[in-house]
Amino acid sequence: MTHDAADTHVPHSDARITPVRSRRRLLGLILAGGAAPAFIGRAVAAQPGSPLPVPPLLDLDASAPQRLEAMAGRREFLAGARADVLGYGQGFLGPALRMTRGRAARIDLVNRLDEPTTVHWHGLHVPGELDGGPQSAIAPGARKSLSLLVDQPAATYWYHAHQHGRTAPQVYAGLAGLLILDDPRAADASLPQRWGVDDLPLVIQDRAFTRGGQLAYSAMGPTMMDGFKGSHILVNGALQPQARVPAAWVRLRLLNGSNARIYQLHFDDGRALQQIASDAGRLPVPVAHTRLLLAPGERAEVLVDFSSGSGARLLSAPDTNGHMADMMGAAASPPAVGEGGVFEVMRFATEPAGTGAARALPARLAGAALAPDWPAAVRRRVFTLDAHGGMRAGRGRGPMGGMAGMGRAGSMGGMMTINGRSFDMGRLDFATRRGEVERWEVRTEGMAHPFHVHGTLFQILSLDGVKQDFARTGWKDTVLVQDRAELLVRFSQRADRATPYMLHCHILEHEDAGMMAQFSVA
Ligand SMILES: [Cu+2]
Repeated sequence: MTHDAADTHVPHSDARITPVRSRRRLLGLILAGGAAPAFIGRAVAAQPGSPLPVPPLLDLDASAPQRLEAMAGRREFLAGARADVLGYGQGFLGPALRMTRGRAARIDLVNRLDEPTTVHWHGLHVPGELDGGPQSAIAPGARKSLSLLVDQPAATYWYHAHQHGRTAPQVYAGLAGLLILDDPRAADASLPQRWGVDDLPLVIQDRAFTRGGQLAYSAMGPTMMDGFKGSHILVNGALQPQARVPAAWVRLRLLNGSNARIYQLHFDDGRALQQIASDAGRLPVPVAHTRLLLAPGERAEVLVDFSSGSGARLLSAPDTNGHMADMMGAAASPPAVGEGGVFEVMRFATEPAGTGAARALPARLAGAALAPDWPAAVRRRVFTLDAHGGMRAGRGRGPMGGMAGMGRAGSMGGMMTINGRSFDMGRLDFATRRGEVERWEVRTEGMAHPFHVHGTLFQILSLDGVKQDFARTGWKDTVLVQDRAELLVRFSQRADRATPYMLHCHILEHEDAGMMAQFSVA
């Protein structure tokens, strides 16, 4: 299962290797102190261009529970090297779970790991006890049966591990999957909807590998401060794959499932990404982007025109959020294919479009959310996400202060904060009530943070000083805040003190290090 830290190739002689704390710990994830594992073994040939894997669609309903097992497995990411991974019922990631609005969905969760885990339904409006937050840990060998019933807009949601302090490594190792919510009342026959043909789920993640082809991971020093970024891009678990699509309009369900990397997606030939849905519902009309910003946790459904028959490469601009790794020479970037460090995410090749292909971009989208008719906000709350608080607090603590202190596990506690406090599972940060509209102001210090709220959706009033048009942003549950955001939030489900909802930064290293708060909804 685990392998020796000696497998790690570390380029800097001064870099420290911290032994994996327990051999029963998760897989062979490498903990490399100080330097990010940007030292990907060039000895192992990376082979981009393999066919895009499409996760199976698993329909959930009330008739019989579907079993979802968190388990260890193996996956060949790099040619000839099988990596130890985690997944739901498979090696790395899990099936796409499909639910229907207004119909119960039964799931049996089974934990076959050797450590506790939880499964959080990112974006679903379910009561706190079903939300899969840190208080709902499932012990190794244990199981939990759930029945989820939601009444919210059709969209592409997702599920992932949310074990406090272990979310980043568990998701990194593969504990994530898509969750598709359908709404028969919002069915739109004009949209491409043949799963894996012209309706493609794309889970975009960056990873790093050891020379031996194992996943490499570190959450210390610069990789904790910036969030972990890898130098290889995976889509649905495959290295820069190629999708074959009909020469027609194709729907892409994009999820940024990365721990920290922010993408600015665009096509090499400049063709538009016509956004038809946001995190939590459809837009009224398609919104054309030549570049689509997608922060960790965010989703977007887009339509792309392949009707000319020419394929395309999906690219991204590099992520410049956070500068600690750059400063320390430990930044990991995928190989550049264009100016300014632009890198490839995946490729599309076309084949003749048969019957059933979408021939046009719809002018209007069925089931779209209109501007919310919410009553006025009854109170205001301010959340300041700070990635520097701990550095300031660290000064004057003697030899453990400053950068040296950051390299040590256990000294991260006060580093990442919301309103000056690091997450504490024993402390309820505030209490609110169902049905009441609140105005939330999110401020960020140090760098941009993707702000996510459990159990609801929100409207973005303004972002970094710019008023936002609801018709272009749609309903959101995650928003990247560079400076400040003003949101309108309302909850429809209960979350009691024992199983409160979370709000947190979706840079998973920040979340694990305490940039999270919890609240009840009565
Ligand atoms: Cu953050």
